[in-house]
Amino acid sequence: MKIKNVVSLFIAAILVTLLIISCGKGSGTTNAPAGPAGGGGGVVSNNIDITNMTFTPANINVKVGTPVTWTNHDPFAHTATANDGTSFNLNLSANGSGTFTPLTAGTYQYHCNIHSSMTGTITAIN
Ligand SMILES: [Cu+2]
Repeated sequence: MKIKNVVSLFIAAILVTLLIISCGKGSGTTNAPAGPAGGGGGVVSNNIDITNMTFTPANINVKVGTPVTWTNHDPFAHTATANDGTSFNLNLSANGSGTFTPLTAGTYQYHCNIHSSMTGTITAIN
């Protein structure tokens, strides 16, 4: 009888320990996504200038729902084309402009279809 009690106490102790460990793991994974969302290293802006075949700033952070406007100061055409092929594809004529509004949080990498060296990133944050 006494041994049985000790064994069941031991099993109960193991179960409690496992419960504590699994709780710890749970909160760890919940915290993980918060890190990358805050980062990104972009400038908080919703205006991108194109001068001398360069997107400036190349990396920006915006709030979801905020329109992003590209203004082309070069005397020739560019595009702002999302690498995912669907989010946006703006034709920016000489001294023209275009706008894209991110409605979903995430990272939008883009490039110019005419000049492959021109690239940029928009990070949309909730
Ligand atoms: Cu271009």
